[in-house]
Amino acid sequence: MMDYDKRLAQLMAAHQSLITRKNEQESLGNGIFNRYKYPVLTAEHTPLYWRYHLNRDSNPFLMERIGINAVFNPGAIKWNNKYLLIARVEGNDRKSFFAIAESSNGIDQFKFRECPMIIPETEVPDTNIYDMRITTHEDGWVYGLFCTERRDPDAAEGDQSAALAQCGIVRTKDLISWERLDDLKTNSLQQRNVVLHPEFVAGKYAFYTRPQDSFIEAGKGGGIAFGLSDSIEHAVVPEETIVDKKQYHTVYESKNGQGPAPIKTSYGWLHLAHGVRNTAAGLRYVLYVFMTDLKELSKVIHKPAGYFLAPEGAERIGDVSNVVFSNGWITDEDGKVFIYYASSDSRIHVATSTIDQLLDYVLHTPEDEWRSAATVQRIYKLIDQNKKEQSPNHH
Ligand code: M1P
Repeated sequence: MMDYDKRLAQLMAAHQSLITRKNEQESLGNGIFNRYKYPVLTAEHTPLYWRYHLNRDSNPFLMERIGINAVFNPGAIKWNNKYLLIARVEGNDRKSFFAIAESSNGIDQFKFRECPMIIPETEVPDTNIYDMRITTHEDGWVYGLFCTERRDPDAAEGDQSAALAQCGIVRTKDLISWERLDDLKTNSLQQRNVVLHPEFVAGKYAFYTRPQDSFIEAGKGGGIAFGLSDSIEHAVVPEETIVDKKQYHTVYESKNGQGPAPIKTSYGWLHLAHGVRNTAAGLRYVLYVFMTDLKELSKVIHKPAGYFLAPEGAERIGDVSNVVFSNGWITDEDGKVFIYYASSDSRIHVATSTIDQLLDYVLHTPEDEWRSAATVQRIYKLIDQNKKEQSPNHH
């Protein structure tokens, strides 16, 4: 017979040490952002009492009764001076749900609230919900837009993988109770990565969408789009205008999707997005950055070539390997930016930057010119500049 008390003490000590561990900024970095040594949230961060029945009589082996497989793709918001992650928690049963974890510094010691979030269902229950984007809207509400997935009602009987993805919407004023609104209606068969813009546009609610004609493949559709709705309670976007399309021989050639809600700066709206390309080893997801015009929201005005952040080292391995994905960032009043990203659909990391650094990056990184020769010319130009500017006569 195993020692129940000893095992419980060991489990509790391991959990406590994990959730109180200090994080360490990695050295040097690329001048654009800094990574951190440890993931900020993992499946092991979930409370023991979500997973174990802590009762010697009914659970003498102290075995895990409800397994948690992964914690990833969080929405993020600063609330009452705390950094909150609304994480996608996925059980061993492959069902995702949302749970809030809080930290006082944004880089470590995230602790889950006592219970996962309760998201009311619509008339047609969601099979799976995931990837919440949080928007503090000027109408006074905090909105959470997420993907709601249900089995495709037109799928053949033997096909148990055909799904329909659409955008679910909840709102709150206290980050405790959430009101479910109607799912967003668009003309697209599939919608994932839908994000609410924080301001009214022409008196309407504005959405970033991603029209797609199949569950995984962008197909004829794809691209980050923009559209307006008269109502948020019964949101309908009748027309989607492509803002940033998928493009041949780039890191977003297969598909792309808006990350968190964009950040307003004096130069334009700063966007973080993910781009996907197909490789012999499967899909590779990276993050990229672009800026849209303050007045004409569907016009991209700056877009650095290539990726901003790609999976590195241990980040490359997980349930869905070679993936980084972000749907949450937080800006502090002093301009510090916390970029929360998940790796390989398994765990959550943070990278820190500042608005000044991100602006410098988006405004001054060369844009893609779509050909190898142009890339080489760009490097020659930089070498020449460096030679001239480092010559003894240059001050
Ligand atoms: O598995 C990688 C990601 O795949 C989907 O993103 P997209 O719709 O752009 O392909 C999402 O399911 C996302 O949750 C997941 O991280």
